[in-house]
Amino acid sequence: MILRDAVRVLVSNWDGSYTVPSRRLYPHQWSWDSAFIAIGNARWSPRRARTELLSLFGAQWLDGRVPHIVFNPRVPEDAYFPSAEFWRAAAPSGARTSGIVQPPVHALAAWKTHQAEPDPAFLRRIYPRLVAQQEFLRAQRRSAEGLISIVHPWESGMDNSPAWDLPLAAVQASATGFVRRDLQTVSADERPTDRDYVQYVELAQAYRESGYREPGAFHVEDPLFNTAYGVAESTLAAIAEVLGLDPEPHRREAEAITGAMVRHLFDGKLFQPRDVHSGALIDSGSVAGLTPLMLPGLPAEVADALIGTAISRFGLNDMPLPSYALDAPEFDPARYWRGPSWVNVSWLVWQGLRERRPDLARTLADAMMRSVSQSGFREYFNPLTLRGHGCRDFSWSAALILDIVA
Ligand code: 2M8
Repeated sequence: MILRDAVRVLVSNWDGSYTVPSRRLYPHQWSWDSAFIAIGNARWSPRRARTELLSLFGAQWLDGRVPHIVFNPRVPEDAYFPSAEFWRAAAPSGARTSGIVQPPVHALAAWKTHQAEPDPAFLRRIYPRLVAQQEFLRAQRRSAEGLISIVHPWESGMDNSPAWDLPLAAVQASATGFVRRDLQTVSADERPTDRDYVQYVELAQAYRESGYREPGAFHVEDPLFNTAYGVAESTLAAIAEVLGLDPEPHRREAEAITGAMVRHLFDGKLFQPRDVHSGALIDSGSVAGLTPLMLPGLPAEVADALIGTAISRFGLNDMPLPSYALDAPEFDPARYWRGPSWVNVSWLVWQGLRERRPDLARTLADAMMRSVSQSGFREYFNPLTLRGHGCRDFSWSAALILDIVA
């Protein structure tokens, strides 16, 4: 029943060559959504999964960046803010896009698609694009410590996480003259605030004006983004082997980023973001800090410490994984990325637990199943009550449940 409903959501959100995250709230193609959606689609239609990924990479820029939104020209400008008009950017293919990126979980999606139905021709097509995606991050976003940075909260995928409150305090909030569209679909108390939006617009405008090159007032190294980057390198090593190419450079890069993360982002209990401007760790309770469990080379004692934190501060044994620590004063169980449970980040942590602690991986998967059984494929869930929030029929909630059950 759940599986049939999940496929129904994905079919109804399919737009011919990719899947919208949600018909009304997010009516275009989003970068990391497409990766998660491909992972789910691979379970029932690997061909659709391949098409989804190739269509996203069809909008890759010459510098290798994969934009976080690819706009559908048939959708009216005023259906989503900020629209293509705001970003004023286009890929060499002609597709209109945004100019920022999202966590690079796409190599993993390509690999899982290949595992569902081996297709070396697909791997051969996508491999150089995945490599270019990583090269963009190395060329434009790498610090002296070897970590990868983001320049906008939207790049983290966890837009209004309390982890960004401090770095955002330095950002002016004076942008005017825009109209939010999200509040037509979702109640304001479940979304970012107006002040958040003013800052998002301010930062995006400044980055746009630098030709999408210069980091601005918000410049941080995020544990989830760096984890995605590291997992991508490990996965590229596996793909390179299938293609008869040298996997070693990817292995070395995966080791290097894991080492840099442990040295610079681990506080002994949780991985933390770091503010590039001040060089200081941001003392947060973000679930992003648990995702390094996915890194194959993470030292066992670091993984054990993370698992301890997941149990004590994120209720791993008792409830769906919240996006922010339950004991933090900022924890808000119904507001977007400030506490609700999200299927995609839960899935990342689940991946990281599967080999290390299969018992806890099962507990987490059961909690995710309980959320969707009770509330449907909502965008996010109150981890305390399992009540659903945000939009309905949300694609990655459906896709990743399909993957977990398969
Ligand atoms: C949310 O972000 C967009 C901006 O990119 C928005 O709020 O309009 C986030 O949850 C992000 O992680 C996600 O990729 C996107 C589409 O589902 O929505």
